[in-house]
Order: sequence, then structure tokens, then C-alpha cells
Amino acid sequence: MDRALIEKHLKTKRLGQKLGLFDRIEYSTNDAVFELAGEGASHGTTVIAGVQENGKGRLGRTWLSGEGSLAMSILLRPDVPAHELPPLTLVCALSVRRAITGFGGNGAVRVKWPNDILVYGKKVCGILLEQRTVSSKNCVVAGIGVNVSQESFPDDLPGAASLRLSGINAEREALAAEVLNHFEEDYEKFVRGGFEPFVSEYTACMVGVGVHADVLDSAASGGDKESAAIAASGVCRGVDTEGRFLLELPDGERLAFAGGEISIRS
Ligand code: BT5
Repeated sequence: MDRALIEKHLKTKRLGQKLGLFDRIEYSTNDAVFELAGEGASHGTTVIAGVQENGKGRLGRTWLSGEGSLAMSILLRPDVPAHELPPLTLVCALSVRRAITGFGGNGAVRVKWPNDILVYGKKVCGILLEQRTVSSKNCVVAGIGVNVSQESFPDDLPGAASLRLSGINAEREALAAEVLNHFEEDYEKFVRGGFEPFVSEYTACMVGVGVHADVLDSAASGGDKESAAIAASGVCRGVDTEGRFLLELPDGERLAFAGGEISIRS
């Protein structure tokens, strides 16, 4: 990872101005940032790695970050009450989506509620926001994993692709800087006005709007999607002003889900 190249593209005031860079890190960049938070690191402190061993997904899942990937984690010290923070994951997905589309892909780059970015239906990015109280202060770490230039994936990840395999050629350092540029702006907008200003953009690039969807209870199955029970089925109607997934049931009633996982029926 080339620091000068990141700095060349970085236009932020705070995000990424304190930067830890690793070609390889042996543990999750999210945990690395929480450690720095415990040492008093300021808002915006960022850790970026090429290869990340022991990367984390949601619900105890693993995130594969081998050669050709980008793993980055950003420390946020929000002045927002904890219960208002969940939609920040969606905001972060929009920032990363915009950073990616700066290199190509346009309409093919979509968000899958709540935390994935897909290109041509395959997952190129996953986002994990974690919140903890560190030294009695509320800290959020936004973790972003992007498959940038891998040429292949293991057989057990048939739904994964890299930007390169999807026809988008991005330099990791430039992409990382653009993610920070977009997220700084979007984070400030979110702190001022909540998720409402993002609803139409999110809905416009969201996978599955108007299509039949199942909401899965993956938390109850310990994160295992295959064995997760279907909590509800209906037609996806986008997201509401709190970033919740809207499902229209066959009788016309609308349910809003703050958590869970979505399976879109094609
Ligand atoms: C996520 O979880 O997608 C969140 C991934 C967050 C990774 C970043 S990297 C920087 C920071 N440090 C960390 O330790 N984590 C964050 P989830 O929605 O639960 O999806 C996990 C599932 O995605 C796995 O169970 C696999 O099925 C699949 N998966 C794992 N690695 C993948 C990859 N590289 N590309 C596409 N899919 C992958």
C-alpha cells in the first residue's frame, strides 16, 4: 500500500488524516481501530490493509481478504444517540458505491440491504459497522472490505466477484481515498439530517425493489443463511426514513425490518 498515492487523492479534513497502512495485517482492521480508540485516537483515524487475516463479517461470519483486496476501518466518534446509528451502515454503503462508480460500472453497481455492494448480482464489497463504549466514550468503527483485483474466488464463495472481474479497474489506494472523501461528506450530512436525505438515492440503486423477497431470521440460526427460517415474505418496497427494509405483504400491509437478511427471489 502506497501512502503517497492515498494522500494524492485524499480531500478530507478528518477521515484518513491519521492513517495506519499495512500490506498485511494478522487481525481484523476493525479490532485494530478499536485498539487505537482505547489509546485515545481521534475521530477519522483509519487503518487500511491489503491482505487481512481473520476478517470479520456479521453474526460471527468470516470475511475473506486475500491478495487483491482492500480492508479499511474508520473510527467515528458520533454525537448521535446510539439508537439513531443503525442507518449509518446504509449511508456507508452509498458512499462506497459512489466511490466505486467513479471508476466505472455505473448502474450495474447496486446496494443489497443492508450492507453489501453487488456488481452484476455478485458481491464485491461487505460493510461491518461495530459500536462499542471505549473509555466510557461511544465509538463506532466502519469496516469496509472491497474485492478489488482478485482473479478468482474459492468454490465456497460462488456469489463473490472482484471489481476487476466485473470490468471495473480501480487502483486500491485511489479507491480507498475516494471512499474516505465520499464518506466524510455523507457522514456529516447524516449527523445533521439523519437518513431521510439518502432514502431516494438508496432506493434507486437497491437490489430487489418491486420484486418478491424473503426476510430471513439469520440471527436465530447463528448467522447460517442456508438454515435460516423465513420470517416474512412479500414484495420489497425499498427503505423508510430510518433505513428499515420495507416489505409489502400479500394483503397490502407493510412491515419495516431494522435487522435480518434478505433473500431476493429472481
Ligand atoms: C459482511 O458481512 O459482508 C461484512 C464484511 C466486512 C469486512 C470488512 S474488511 C474491513 C473490516 N475488518 C473486518 O474484520 N471486517 C470489515 P456479512 O454480510 O455477514 O457477509 C459475510 C459473508 O460474505 C460470508 O459468510 C461469505 O458468505 C461472504 N464472503 C466472505 N468473504 C467474501 C468476499 N471477499 N467477497 C464476497 N463475499 C464474501
